[in-house]
Amino acid sequence: MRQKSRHEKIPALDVNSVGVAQMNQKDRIFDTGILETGDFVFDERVVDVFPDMINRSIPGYSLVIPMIGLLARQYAQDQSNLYDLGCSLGAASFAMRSAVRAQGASIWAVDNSPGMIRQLQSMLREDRRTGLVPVQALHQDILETRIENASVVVLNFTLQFIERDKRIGLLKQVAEGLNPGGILVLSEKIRFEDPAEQQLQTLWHHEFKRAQGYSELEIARKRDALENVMKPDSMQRHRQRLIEAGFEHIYPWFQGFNFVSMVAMI
Ligand code: GEK
Repeated sequence: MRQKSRHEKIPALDVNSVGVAQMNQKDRIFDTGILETGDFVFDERVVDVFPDMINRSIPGYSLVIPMIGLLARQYAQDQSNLYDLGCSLGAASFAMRSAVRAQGASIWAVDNSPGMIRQLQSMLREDRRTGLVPVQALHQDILETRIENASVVVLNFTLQFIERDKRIGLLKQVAEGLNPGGILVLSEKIRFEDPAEQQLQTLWHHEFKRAQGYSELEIARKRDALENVMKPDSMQRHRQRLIEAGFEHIYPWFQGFNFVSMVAMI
């Protein structure tokens, strides 16, 4: 296991070099005059606007991404694998790539949306920086991904899209593939068991979206489109499931309304 000594000099972390800032098309998907029907899919239309969409929809996303880099830098082990599961356009992978100094490590960025992976591969080709940890973009269902010799596994707002009964199996695979001293970073939209808090946090989140320029109609349409696709769990459920999967320590480190990020360790 490779842990940085508290006194070892670590180069400064450039929190802005996360790669995705190059794409800046505005998300107008639910703003059209035509009534949108059907479930939300990560298709080409979403790929084009994704950085704008996720930044304006998840309070704290622009903080969570560089902090994943910062955490990865502390826990990445030499000659190990780092996984970004449900990577979309690889924001967490770029953050880890910029931050990690482990020798001989590899980052595996996995997503089952062909459009996301195609775009990520093109962004990786354009990233001409040398001497950094390599990133491999894989078009794959993360339920099929073999996790092995892992020091850092990231599920950044992805587990919520996995069918509920498959979540425990995936987390068990992650726990089994993690090396001693490794971490899982799990970020999720959560729901609250107390109905009053659920109502308030949802209200506050919608207010955040309004403040980001989304209209009532866009907010309502997106909510409908996500209803069958994204299924948030409560913190209590996450804790129980992580423990059942083999994690012993669960440390929430970020909360922005109903969005949480936690570090889980064996
Ligand atoms: C980020 N982590 O920017 N296998 C692989 N990918 C999947 C699966 C699956 N079974 N199910 C969903 N996805 C990213 C953001 S977005 C979150 C993650 C959001 C993928 C899906 O294609 C999408 O790219 C991603 O999970 C979820 O840090 O849009 O709210």
